[in-house]
Amino acid sequence: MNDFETIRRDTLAAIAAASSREALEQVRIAALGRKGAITTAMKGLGALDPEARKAAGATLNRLKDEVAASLEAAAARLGEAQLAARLASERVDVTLPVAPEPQGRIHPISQTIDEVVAIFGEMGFTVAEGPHIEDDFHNFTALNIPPEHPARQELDTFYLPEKADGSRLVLRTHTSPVQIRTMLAQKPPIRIIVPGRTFRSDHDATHSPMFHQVEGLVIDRSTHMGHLKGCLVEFCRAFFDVADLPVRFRPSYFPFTEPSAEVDIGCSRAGGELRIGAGGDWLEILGSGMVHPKVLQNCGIDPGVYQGFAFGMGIERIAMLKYGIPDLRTFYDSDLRWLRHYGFLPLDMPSMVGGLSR
Ligand code: 2U9
Repeated sequence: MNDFETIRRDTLAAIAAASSREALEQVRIAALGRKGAITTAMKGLGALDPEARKAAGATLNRLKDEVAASLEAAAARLGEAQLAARLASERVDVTLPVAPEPQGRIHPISQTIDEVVAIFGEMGFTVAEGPHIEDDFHNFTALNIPPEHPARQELDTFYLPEKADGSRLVLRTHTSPVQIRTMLAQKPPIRIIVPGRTFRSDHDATHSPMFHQVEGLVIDRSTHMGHLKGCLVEFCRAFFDVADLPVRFRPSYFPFTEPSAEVDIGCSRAGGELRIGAGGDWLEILGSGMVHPKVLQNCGIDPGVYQGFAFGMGIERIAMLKYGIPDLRTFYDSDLRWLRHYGFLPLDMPSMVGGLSR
């Protein structure tokens, strides 16, 4: 009997002391396992006389039940404690502010597009997009670019292999086909800007075979050259963040606009360093013009009722000027050190109220 009491006391003490489910399992094996203390005591019952065996058997059964119940209670307690410990150690405070300095950077081309979109967005423009692979009609013909125009030549344009009918698709040489598609699909008033990739067979220090443009188009009943000028002066001053930036419109020629004007902004080149702002010198940054009546006609818009203006600029060029990036080719190098230097923090989204860039 004394032996049973010792087993009972030791086993219950070990259960109380077990600090994990694993430790508890060891206690169970030591008591109730194949060679455990209670199991061994049960096996020993056969050697007793019937009277003693009955009494000892009843005691052992009670002990076994008591130990089993105690093990079960301890397992439940440890399970809860372990879960609570895990929840505490894996706790995440979702209300904490995000890490102040993320590793990634926004590429200057993306940043510049976002800035241009923010400025024109504020003026009521929406963004339109279209395919990189175009047909001759949308890229050239509809834009009043005649068949013999140098822009169409193999030298400037990436053509896809000829189809069975002799026609060839092209990698769009400007984003203008998107304006054509927009005019064919919706009625004026139209006020869109079109950022995107363009392709020209040209590769040197200042030209890349793939580059980015933003073009814009406004069509309404009485849109005139004054609107063009006001809109683009406003854009230049907002983009370069110079309130009194001089802006000059110089006559030019494009097949798709008439009249056409190139837009220069004031700068100085004193000491070989380019500075944007009033300074006696000029820098070309945009092309623009009133949409040619033939282009409107090609898109089913009556030039007797509607007129409008369009403009275009190279993203890499305005990004280089604004952010002092000296070499066009570095835009496409995927050099992380360059990106860390010239890139932008992802949470500094350009906006007209929050500022364009920091
Ligand atoms: C339609 C009608 C007119 C878009 C225009 C320019 C002038 C222009 C160049 C700037 C530098 C291209 O990236 S660049 O080489 N663009 O000078 N683009 S007017 O005129 C349009 C477009 C679409 C339907």
